[in-house]
Amino acid sequence: MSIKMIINLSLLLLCVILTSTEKQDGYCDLKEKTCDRDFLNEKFIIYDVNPPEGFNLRRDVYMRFAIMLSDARQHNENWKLILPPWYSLYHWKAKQNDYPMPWSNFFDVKSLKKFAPVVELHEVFSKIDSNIFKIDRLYVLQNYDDAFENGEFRDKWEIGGDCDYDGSLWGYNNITVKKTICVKYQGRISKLWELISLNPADKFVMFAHGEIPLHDQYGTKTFWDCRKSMKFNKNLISRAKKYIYKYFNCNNKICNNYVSVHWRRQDFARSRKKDVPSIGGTVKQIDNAIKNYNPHIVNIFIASDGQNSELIELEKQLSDIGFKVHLYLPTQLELDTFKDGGVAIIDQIICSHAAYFIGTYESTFTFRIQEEREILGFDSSTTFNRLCPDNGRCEVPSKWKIVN
Ligand SMILES: Nc1nc2c(ncn2[C@@H]2O[C@H](COP(=O)(O)OP(=O)(O)O)[C@@H](O)[C@H]2O)c(=O)[nH]1
Ligand SMILES: *[C@@H]1O[C@H](CO)[C@@H](O)[C@H](O)[C@H]1NC(C)=O
Ligand SMILES: [Mg+2]
Repeated sequence: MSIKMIINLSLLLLCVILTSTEKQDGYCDLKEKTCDRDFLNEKFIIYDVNPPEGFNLRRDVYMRFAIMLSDARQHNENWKLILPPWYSLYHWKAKQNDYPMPWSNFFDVKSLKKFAPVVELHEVFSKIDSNIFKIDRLYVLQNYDDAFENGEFRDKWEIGGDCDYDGSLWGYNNITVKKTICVKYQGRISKLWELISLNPADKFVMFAHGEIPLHDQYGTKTFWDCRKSMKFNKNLISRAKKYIYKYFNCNNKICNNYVSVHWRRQDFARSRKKDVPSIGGTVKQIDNAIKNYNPHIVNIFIASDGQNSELIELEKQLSDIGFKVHLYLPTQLELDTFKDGGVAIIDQIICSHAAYFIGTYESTFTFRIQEEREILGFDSSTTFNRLCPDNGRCEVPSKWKIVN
């Protein structure tokens, strides 16, 4: 036997030993002939959000976890964040939205990965050598009854009490939970590490009500670095750009010839009458804002979740005083492709590039547009504008300016 053959043989032997020990851990697929050695050492966090919350609050919850995991990576920890699929959101009407969607439908996951160690759930599925994904521990987070104890808000948590997981595990019947723990929680998200460290052998840890932990620091450079990494899926961007080019003949990041409005209706028009105007009030405010900003502008882009009848009336009244109103109305094919979630993002992108933006008070859909405009480099005075109620107080919106 030549030396070369001996080396080859012993390498082969080594390989067999290695793969067979890895097989025992149950995370390797021998049929695939690839053992993901990293996967054996990695630990994972996944979270769920209060079921009625919409897409844009969920984006902020993502940022809290992504920053938490990105910070941990700098201390050499082996934790990854599993991106919780988008499933059956309250505002999504189309039946075809009733399956768990990966983040890549809406975002550029490569870009997310540059900021934080994130993986899609299907990537994890593909590495598990079992038909069932077993979550070691589910912490169901709950608010304290009294946030201000002796008039003071402080970070704290406490295990115990009764709770139910009110989510659906994204509709999967092959995900199980080994143990559920109820936790009262208040304060910064990084305190979750204290909970996690109670059970150091856990590999898959889940948090329900991920909206309860707060940002450690809001509006810092790290916050904005994370926000910048949340680039949209490129097909959504190119559809929005095509629209902007077609109707406003603009190819730049910053367009100068149209005003955009986020006109939030539905639950806002029903239960926040103090904050949102009537149709006539909306028309008056848009007209005034354009007169003050640049009276030569005639094009108005409206993003809205309003009913057709309301939108037709708004469009009619604006046209009557000389404006040209534009809405993005997806074709059936576009709706099938982008889904309700993608169509909403296209609306947001078109709003983001407008010369001047007017949003809806305390809508997270509006907040995400404002952040996007800060990233694009708009003057803040063209961004932090809101529709006021027809009567009564109209608080100035907070300005969250970018930190580069
Ligand atoms: N296409 C489209 N959808 C919208 C618009 N405004 C609201 N929506 C839908 O309604 C949901 C509102 O929930 P959310 O994202 O939590 O924003 P918020 O409730 O306004 O803070 C969005 O996610 C969209 O699905 C809009 O201007 N255009
Ligand atoms: C669970 O089911 C889904 C869809 O039915 C499948 O794509 C996924 O791979 C399954 N997960 C596991 C761990 O087998
Ligand atoms: Mg909402």
